[in-house]
Amino acid sequence: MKLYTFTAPTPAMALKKAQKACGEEALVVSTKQIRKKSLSDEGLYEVVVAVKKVTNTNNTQAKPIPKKPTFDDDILLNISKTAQQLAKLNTDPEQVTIAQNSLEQIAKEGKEDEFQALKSDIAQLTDKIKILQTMMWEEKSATREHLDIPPEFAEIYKIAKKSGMDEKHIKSILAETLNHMPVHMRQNSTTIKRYFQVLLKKLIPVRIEKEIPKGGQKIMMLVGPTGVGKTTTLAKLAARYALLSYRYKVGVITLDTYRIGAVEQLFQYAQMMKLPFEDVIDEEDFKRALDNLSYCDIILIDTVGSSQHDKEKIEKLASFLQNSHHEIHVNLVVSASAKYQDLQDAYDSFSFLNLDTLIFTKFDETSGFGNIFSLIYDTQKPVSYFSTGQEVPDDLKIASSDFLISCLFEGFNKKVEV
Ligand SMILES: Nc1nc2c(ncn2[C@@H]2O[C@H](COP(=O)(O)OP(=O)(O)OP(=O)(O)O)[C@@H](O)[C@H]2O)c(=O)[nH]1
Ligand SMILES: [Mg+2]
Repeated sequence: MKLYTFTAPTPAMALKKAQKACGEEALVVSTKQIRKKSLSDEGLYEVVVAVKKVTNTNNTQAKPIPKKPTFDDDILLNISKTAQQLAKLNTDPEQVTIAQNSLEQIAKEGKEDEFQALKSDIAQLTDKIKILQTMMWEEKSATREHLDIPPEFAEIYKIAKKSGMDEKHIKSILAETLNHMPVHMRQNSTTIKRYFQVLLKKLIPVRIEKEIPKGGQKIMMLVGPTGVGKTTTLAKLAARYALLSYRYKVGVITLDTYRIGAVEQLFQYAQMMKLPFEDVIDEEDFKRALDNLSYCDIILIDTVGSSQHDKEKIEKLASFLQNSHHEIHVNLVVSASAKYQDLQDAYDSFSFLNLDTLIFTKFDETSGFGNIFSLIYDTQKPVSYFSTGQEVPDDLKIASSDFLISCLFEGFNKKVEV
């Protein structure tokens, strides 16, 4: 940096002289009056300017300096300096143009590898910034400290927590992920997310729907809390087995004879689909109904909804099952919109019926699916069907871990086929 002094009768004239000699880049260091104007003499003003790398100059003949500072290519190989250049994006458009030009120049000069390495470094930096922003989100509470989550996992932790997944499950799965995830995959949040999704999918047991062999028979009973959608799901299953995906002979039994409305509801569905229908009051009736439908490939049994505290009703169901002398697959139907604790309570109450699978309803009425994940993960019971709305027979999906995890990460979308 060198200083040059210019004098003229007015400050404006002195400045003009300085600019002419040193260029637009010259910085004005000081301006002062060195001689007052009088009747006989003009006034005299002095302007001192500072310029970079100017050689061979004197007061009035400073050589103009180049308008743009030159850029050393080596600088671009240093990621921190590059980051500094990019950081000027908002404040110094001229510098950014130079940085971009230099990047392009590297590419043009055939330094393709360096160029790509640099681009990837910048992408990593951007990702780290994203991760840090996530970390600064309200989650710096005691919970996170307690879990000791590395910054790269913050986004995944946030998604899992928001989904309603149980805290202890999040903790153990994250610990597993940390233990087994290849180091190179940890470097950005996209690969971490993908890895985590694949891991969660593998943790969900699914009961594959098998064809019923010729001459065989399958009997399915739906049990669960009140109003979760047992009867509606049973009607959807009946349509699936009898009309849509298979041409099975389907029979329907209801044990829900306490309420006239309940019998009527299922009877209507059975009639529409022209399916044989039996309503049952006691255990003898039940055996008779099963015998009457012995020619069916599949028998679907609807039951009365029981609150988890209604032990008497659940025990009665157990007695029906024990004394039927048939192999009956019991499926627990629960609502996806219930809290994890309620799902657990329902499971605990019905589990002594020796449950075969879990069916989740009301996917369309919730935004978090971590509660479902946690119930499946905790109980290790396979999941068989998802009900995704009120429409019979359309709103039924065969359970798949892909669909559940896509709901957990992206929210429910009826149209997603997985
Ligand atoms: N939004 C939505 N509503 C559903 C779904 N499945 C069932 N329903 C509705 O939930 C309500 C109760 O459904 P039911 O099939 O009668 O439920 P249930 O478990 O048989 O009820 P109880 O026999 O009284 O214990 C009805 O209004 C259904 O239309 C679903 O997947 N999504
Ligand atoms: Mg019902």
